[in-house]
Amino acid sequence: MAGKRGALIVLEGVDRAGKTTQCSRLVQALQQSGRPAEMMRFPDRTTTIGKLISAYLEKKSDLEDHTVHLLFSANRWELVPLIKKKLEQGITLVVDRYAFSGAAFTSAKPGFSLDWCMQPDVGLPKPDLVMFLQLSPAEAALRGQFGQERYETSAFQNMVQQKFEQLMKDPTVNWQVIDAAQNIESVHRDITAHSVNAIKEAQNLPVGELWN
Ligand code: ADP
Ligand code: 2DT
Ligand code: MG
Repeated sequence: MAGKRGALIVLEGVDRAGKTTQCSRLVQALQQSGRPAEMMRFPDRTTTIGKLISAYLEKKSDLEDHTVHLLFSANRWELVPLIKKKLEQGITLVVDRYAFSGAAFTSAKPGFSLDWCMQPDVGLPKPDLVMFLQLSPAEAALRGQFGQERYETSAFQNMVQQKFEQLMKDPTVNWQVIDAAQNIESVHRDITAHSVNAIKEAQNLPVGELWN
């Protein structure tokens, strides 16, 4: 009998919500409880495509808006064979941002519909669980200043938040909203509980197709 597959778990949320902190805490906790788990992040800045994206985010290069949107999507598609292989090997993947950031960020730019922005990612491996780390702009401000990268302004982040709220109305995705204003330990406890549940549910199901 084939072994049980791992789960695809995604963390989304606005700047400073705690995604990166919680992804690494979750991977550590899953491994310690005997559940194979690895972290991934998008954009993955280490690939050839990822380096183009990274230079754009660091404002070292300019790219046309549609073009960079498609590069972000291509950066996910190029990792799909690896994602599928790991899941089949029984490894749970904890992913820092995914297609939801892709659609939310580009559609926050003038002239981009959410629908157009979602299309290049249709058919990606569907996450078994997407946790949205909810944090108000005032609470985010308490965690320090914005960085220097592109998109790191309060006006843009407010637009992104609205786009995430639209994406979360989609009942075909297993969204869970997490109160990210709690202390790191409490957020971690909530996230771990949802994840353990999702791992259990996913193990006998095929991987789905996102937005399809
Ligand atoms: P993101 O990846 O969502 O931008 P990070 O995980 O990098 O967020 O966290 C942003 C900052 O906020 C870091 O300095 C981190 O230590 C801090 N932080 C993360 N979670 C919490 C929390 N629950 N309470 C207070 N500070 C936090
Ligand atoms: P971090 O590396 O700090 O998470 O910032 N983004 C991300 C997009 O515009 N489209 C995407 O598809 C993805 C995954 C969000 C990465 C920045 O890149 C933005 C913030
Ligand atoms: Mg981060």
